[in-house]
Amino acid sequence: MRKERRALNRFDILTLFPAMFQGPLQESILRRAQDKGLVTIRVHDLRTWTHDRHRVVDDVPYGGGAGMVLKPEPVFEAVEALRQGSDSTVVALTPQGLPFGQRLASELARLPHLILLCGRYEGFDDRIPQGLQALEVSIGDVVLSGGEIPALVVLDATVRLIPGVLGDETSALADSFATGLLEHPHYTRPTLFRGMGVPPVLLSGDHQAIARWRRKQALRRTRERRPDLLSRASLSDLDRQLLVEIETEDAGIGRESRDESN
Ligand code: JD8
Repeated sequence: MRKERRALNRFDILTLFPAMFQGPLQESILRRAQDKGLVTIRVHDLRTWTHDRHRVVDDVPYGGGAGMVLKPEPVFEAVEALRQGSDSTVVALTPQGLPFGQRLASELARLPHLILLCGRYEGFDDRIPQGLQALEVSIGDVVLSGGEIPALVVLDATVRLIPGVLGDETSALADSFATGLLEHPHYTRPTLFRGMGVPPVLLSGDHQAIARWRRKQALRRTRERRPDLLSRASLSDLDRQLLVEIETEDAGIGRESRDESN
C-alpha cells in the first residue's frame, strides 16, 4: 500500500512586493487556515538576499531589448535558504508555465512545502527555473504585471483543498470545477425582488424535485456557457435524460418561450 503524502502545510513566497500579500493573507479562508494552525505562510522580500548597497535584483537583458531581467543570484540564495530538502517544490509563476487549474491545485495541495517565486519586469533569467528545477505555472492566457497575483491564485486554490480548512458546510469536492460542471443558480430572500421571482420549485419543499431541477440547470448552463467542460464531464443516465429534455426544449424556442420551472 502506497504511503499517503503529507498534506501541504508550508508556503514560502519570494517577491519584490511583500505588501501585496498582506491584505489577502489576513482575511477569510487564508486567515482562518493560518489561525487554525493548518498552514504556515511566510512572505519574503527577495532583496533580503542581495549584498550590495542598492540591493539590486535585476539587470539588462543579454542580446539587448527593452526592460530588465531578474538576476539569478538572489533567487538561488533565497531558495537555498528556504529549501527543506526533497520536501520542497519550487513553483515559478510565469506566462510560459503549465496552465493552472483544479487538477494541478489538488496535486500541489498534497505536497508538504511549496516555494512560490514571483517575477517582475520581463521575468526570470531562464537559469532560475532551470537550475532550481522549478515547476513553471501560468494562471491563464492574460497578461499581468508580475507573479504576485498568480501566486495568490495558486495559494488560495491550494490552501482550501487542505483537509480541515473548509468547514463542513462547504465541501471542496462539491465545487464546480471538481464536479466538472458549472453550478446551478442560487437564490435567497426576498421571493420577489424588483419584479424578479424565484423558480417555484425551490419554494415547493420537494427535495427530490429541487435536486433534479438544480442538476438540470447545472447541465443547461454548462452546455450554454462551457461546452468544453460538458464534453469532458462524466455524466449519469439521469444527466443524459436531462440533456435530452434541455435539447428538446431549446429546439422549441421561438415556437414558445422556455419553461424555466422544469
Ligand atoms: C510573472 C513579469 C510581466 C511578462 C512582459 C508583462 C503568470 N498568467 C500570467 N500572466 N502574466 C503572468 C506573469 C507576468 C509576469 C511575471 C507572471 C513576471 N511579468 C511580464 C512577460 C512580458 N511583462 C502570469 N503566472
